[in-house]
Amino acid sequence: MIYPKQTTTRSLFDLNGIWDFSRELDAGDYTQGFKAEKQVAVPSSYNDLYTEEVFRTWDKGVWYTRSFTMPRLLREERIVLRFASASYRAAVYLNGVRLGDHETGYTPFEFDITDCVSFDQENRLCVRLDNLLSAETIPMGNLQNQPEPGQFAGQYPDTPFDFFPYGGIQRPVSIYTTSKVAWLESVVVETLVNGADAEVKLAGTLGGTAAKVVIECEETGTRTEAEIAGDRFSGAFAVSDARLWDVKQPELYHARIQILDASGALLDEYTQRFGIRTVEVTKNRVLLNGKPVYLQGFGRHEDFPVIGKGLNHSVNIRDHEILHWIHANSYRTTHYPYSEELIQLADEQGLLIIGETPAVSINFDYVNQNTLKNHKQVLAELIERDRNNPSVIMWSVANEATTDREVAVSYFKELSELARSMDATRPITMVTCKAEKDLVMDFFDVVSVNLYPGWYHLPGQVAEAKEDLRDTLEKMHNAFQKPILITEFGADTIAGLHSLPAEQWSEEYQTELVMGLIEVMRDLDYVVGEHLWNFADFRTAQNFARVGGNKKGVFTRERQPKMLAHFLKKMWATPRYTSELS
Ligand code: E9O
Repeated sequence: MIYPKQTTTRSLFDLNGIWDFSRELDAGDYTQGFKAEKQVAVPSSYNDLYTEEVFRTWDKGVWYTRSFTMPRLLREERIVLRFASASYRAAVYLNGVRLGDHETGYTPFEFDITDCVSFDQENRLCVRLDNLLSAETIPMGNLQNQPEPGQFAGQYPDTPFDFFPYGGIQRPVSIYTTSKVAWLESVVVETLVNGADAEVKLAGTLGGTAAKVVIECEETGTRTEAEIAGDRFSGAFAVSDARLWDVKQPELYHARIQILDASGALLDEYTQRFGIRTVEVTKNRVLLNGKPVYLQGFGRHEDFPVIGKGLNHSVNIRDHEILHWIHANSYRTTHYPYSEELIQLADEQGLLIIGETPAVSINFDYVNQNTLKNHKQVLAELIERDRNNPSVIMWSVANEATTDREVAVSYFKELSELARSMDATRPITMVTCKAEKDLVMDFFDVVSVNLYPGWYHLPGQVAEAKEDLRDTLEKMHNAFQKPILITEFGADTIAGLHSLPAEQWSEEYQTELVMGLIEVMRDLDYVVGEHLWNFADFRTAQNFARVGGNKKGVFTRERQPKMLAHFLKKMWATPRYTSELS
């Protein structure tokens, strides 16, 4: 699947805006249309749009519907309906015909509707969603387990993670057209750097029957004809004196792919953007273009008042502005793939991204074969979606699974093998909360770890927390002998709460603890980065441990800085390694 774009051969229009909405309240047929309970915005989560509590935590069936009319001038075209995401489980009906389903809420899916869309009358689109998590879904939910004291006991909705499980059509819905004769289905760009030059390889799949595929690099003007074998094509070209994509130096290239018929007529044209850069991992460094880079940044959420996890370009722009302001160079898309548009923004602005699957808090007391099947599917969908984005430098296969259990070993072996078979150009990681007791780190290149000394243990004890952190990291390094990235640490902090001496929940405590822990991290040569938890405060399910949400943000949910932000900005202004200064 490729990102939908209007080109010289493709039209694109979106179906975003106001749709009709209803909870599934009875066993009636909703597939041809229904009486609206509410209006709903697309894209948006539905949970925070209404006043009645029942909509907020509703995770059972909901229905979305709208109509649209197709312009007749597109009658001879192939028509595709695309959802950039729908949470969690979607079934899509057009004019009463079931087009298909999709499961897991953060990756795109599409349907060829050429044969069932009407050019003579209005088309009715109905989408059924539900957000019912189980032991087999990614992420898991409704486990009805007995969590450890303090760990989300009895919260509603019942999830083993704390962020609010927003539902709805949270990213754009669009229709695009292509020629019926031949079209580009997918493309993978791989770049190989040889000294000052680079080799760019394109491979992909075609639909229909093409006679010729021509690839043109817009920057160099190189034109090459690709080889076609069945529905696959491949081609390569060289770029001399390649301008490398780098942090804050986002050099981008464009490959124009043209699909022609036997007479040379243009059937499809699509431009794929890419960057030329390398990522490698050594014993104690992450190297970008051969130079060490220290990752400074955050774990984050797609989370904002009213819209929940809905795509909002203004929020995306603002978030990146703040990241630049504070001199962050990277973030992890905790705990699911973020919108395609945000990753594209990172490509354009030179931010580094660790792309994470939605597999947060996999609990091996509950895992079965279907959990693994779904986990593999969503990992594959993430890699397929983001592999041409130069900002993505690493894949994170999961966050905080119970990987101190033997049963986790074969599970993560399979996942790591899948990631490597799909993409040999990026390192992979898994985020553990089991420290040196983790059993699956052999399969990963970088050890990522979430550690909360001074918060979940040793509360209020900064000096002891620093010692504890050093001790844990040394043990981990001895056990794994790989670079370690601290992917989460921090303290819940109520903006405006002050205390001297510093006490938990105050701005002083967050600052003292975080700056103290960073001092320890920077003292250890094998630590390759510090990602704070979290960029901003975010909505959680209700729980006694959460005061109106998770408050570990360095910024408030409205994106205003807490005291710590100013200290980080000062420290992050100077890169850690001198090689990053150039
Ligand atoms: C995952 C993240 O989504 N890590 C959690 C974060 C948090 O603030 C959450 O928001 O709670 C921390 C996990 C801490 C593991 C150790 C907990 C020990 C509890 C007794």
